[in-house]
Amino acid sequence: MTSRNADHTLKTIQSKGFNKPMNRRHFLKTAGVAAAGATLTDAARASAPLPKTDFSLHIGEAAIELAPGKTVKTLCYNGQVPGPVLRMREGVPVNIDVFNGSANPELVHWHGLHIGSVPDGAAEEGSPMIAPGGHLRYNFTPRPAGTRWYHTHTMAMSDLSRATYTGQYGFLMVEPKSQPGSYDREIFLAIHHWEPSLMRMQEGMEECTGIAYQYASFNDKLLHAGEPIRVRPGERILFHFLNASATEDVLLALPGHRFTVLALDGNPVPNPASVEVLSLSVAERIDAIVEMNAPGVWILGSLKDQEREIGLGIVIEYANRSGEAQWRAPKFNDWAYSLFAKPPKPEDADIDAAPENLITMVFEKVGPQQDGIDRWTINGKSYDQLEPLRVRQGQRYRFRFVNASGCAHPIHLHRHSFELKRIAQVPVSDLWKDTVNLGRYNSIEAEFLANNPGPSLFHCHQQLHMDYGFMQLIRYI
Ligand SMILES: [Cu+2]
Repeated sequence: MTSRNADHTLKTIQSKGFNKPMNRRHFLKTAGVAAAGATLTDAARASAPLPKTDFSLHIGEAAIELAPGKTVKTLCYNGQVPGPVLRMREGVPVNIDVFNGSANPELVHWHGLHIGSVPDGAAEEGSPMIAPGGHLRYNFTPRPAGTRWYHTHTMAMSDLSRATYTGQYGFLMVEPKSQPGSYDREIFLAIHHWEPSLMRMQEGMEECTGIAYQYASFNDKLLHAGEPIRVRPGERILFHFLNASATEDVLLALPGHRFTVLALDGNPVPNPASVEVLSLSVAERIDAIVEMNAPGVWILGSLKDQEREIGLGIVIEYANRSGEAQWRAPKFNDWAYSLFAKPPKPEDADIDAAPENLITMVFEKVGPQQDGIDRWTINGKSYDQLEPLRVRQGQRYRFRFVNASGCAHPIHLHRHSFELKRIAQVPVSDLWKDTVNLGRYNSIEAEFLANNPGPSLFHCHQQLHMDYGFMQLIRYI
């Protein structure tokens, strides 16, 4: 690869695609290009040509064969689903060249990394868009260590061929200085739902996701369509799970086996408890070890029969075992964040001493509009009407998330991690996350340290909720 400088990159990304009539979303994104462009140009003036690239991602359409006779056409990275696993070292800067071979402006968000707003990959934060046919070099220093991921951060609205409905996602591993626990093998499984269609909502409907799907998969294969995971008795397998669905929360189990959870969202947990059921709301990750000690042929899959039927599962086959893969539903769902947490620290009781640092957010649904799609509000307002939240560098803030709706929400904060302090009414400590599953009519408290200046987006990671109002910007004063 020849060296490129940032000026060249800018010309490339601004050369096409921004002279069409714009809707408001498009305008916001274009405004982001100009603002971020200035930053990159300043940086270019002060620096020599960029070093050679570490990774290249090519956005383009590919036909993915989920099963014989079941092929989906989707946008993805480097022609594969998921995209390549990007392995980086904590604290060692990387260059990632992204080429946009799609028909619309794109950008890549590096989910769970504490990096600058410009490379973060969210137009609302001022990250530049990449025009169709254009190229952009991302440069950042990856941290913290752990299982992160990358994905598109565009809006889809009612166009379900875009944004996170597509195959634009992949694992991003920031290698720690030391590995957690011992294992024989690691396996990456990313969950996705395919061929979406909008359901028309009616007043009073308790349906939460708003989207129906034809297929669901681990990686690029439906249950029974790919090779099984072949294991030996006694083998310890480290599974990296990622829920890369646009809208669906998932519960998983492997009959006869337990998962020892090492990390949530890539952050090591203080208490690696073992559970029968894993819960992954949209964008969450779980690293868990399974000791293979129940010989047979099993289905690792969704707890929902209907979801396994459309493909969400994979066969685990022990050596010298054959026959039809077995599914057995777990007796009950034993998943709870608090299992992996520490008890609260004494100083946690003092939060009311600093009420100005308490941020209460009430999330509500505003019933379906003319188009049959629900709208979402934070403290009574949707994204377009919401003023940014203001925070001061070096201060610690406590979110109080109150879910006044009958739907769970995967709540995500960009560029920072937060520590869970209270789940429903249960006080906890030492669980660090970037996305948390806020149950229906429930509440969660979480603290974060404002230590990464720059605009930071806060939103529900359910694409339909985010697109229809469930989003707010945080700005440093
Ligand atoms: Cu939501």
